[in-house]
Amino acid sequence: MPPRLRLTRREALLGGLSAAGGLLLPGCKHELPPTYGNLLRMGDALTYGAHRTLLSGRSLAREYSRSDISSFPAIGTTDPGNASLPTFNPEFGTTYAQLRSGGFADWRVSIEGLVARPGQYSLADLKRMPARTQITRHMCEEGWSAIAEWTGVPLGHVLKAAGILPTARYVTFHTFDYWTDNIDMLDALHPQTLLAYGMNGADLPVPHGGPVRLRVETQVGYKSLKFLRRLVVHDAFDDLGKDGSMKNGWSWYAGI
Ligand SMILES: Nc1nc2c(c(=O)[nH]1)N[C@H]1C(S)=C(S)[C@@H](COP(=O)(O)O)O[C@H]1N2
Ligand SMILES: [Mo]
Repeated sequence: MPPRLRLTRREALLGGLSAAGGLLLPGCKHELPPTYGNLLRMGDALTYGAHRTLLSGRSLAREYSRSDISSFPAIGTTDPGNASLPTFNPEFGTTYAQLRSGGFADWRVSIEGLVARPGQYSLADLKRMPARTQITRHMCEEGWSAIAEWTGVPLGHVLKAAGILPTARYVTFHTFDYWTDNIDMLDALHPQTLLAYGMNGADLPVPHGGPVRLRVETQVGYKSLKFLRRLVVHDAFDDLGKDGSMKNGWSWYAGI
């Protein structure tokens, strides 16, 4: 067979997109997450490249005032301890139900991976750390948005307390339901990225991810994982396959 010299239209388009992604990046030190030739993920890489090039890592998402707080639906898993719901994860759901019946006094989040001092943090441990309260708009990929006040400890503070190592590049979050996902260090250390334990002035309600959820204000709602159980710091990108956001065909980087 003669060598194929001409690109198909699709190959040309894909090549152009990745080249465009590359062009956006001359001043950008952030390596792009791999796309594996997937068109959707090339769009992902473009957004990621553009954000990382054009925005300073510390540009804040807009914050609102108390009068802007709106009604807020609970979406996806609303109780990981309820065995009659399809969102029940047999591995962790029963533990969650037990922790909940004890008022989450025995709940711990473990911090592992590339930290000098891996460990377990209780709700009281997190509440002893410096708190941040912010009123932000949550934007769900389904097309709705809602405004709430969140209180928690900046994830960056927790990571620094755990002695995050210089090789750290991504933080992966594991939950009590089937969700898991990760973010890069720029988002992890962003001042508005919280381990949130309060919503609208009260304890974070279970349907919204209690006792502790992630708030990533720089990305679309599905990156703000609820019902946190375990955080692992990594030095390499991992799209987490069928367990990560890609399981739904969603972008890994969904910047807003
Ligand atoms: N563990 C877990 N985190 C999750 C979800 C979920 O089902 N389980 N749903 C995600 C989606 S799609 C959205 S829009 C928000 C919903 O948060 P809310 O229930 O507080 O509205 O949580 C995100 N985090
Ligand atoms: Mo969502």
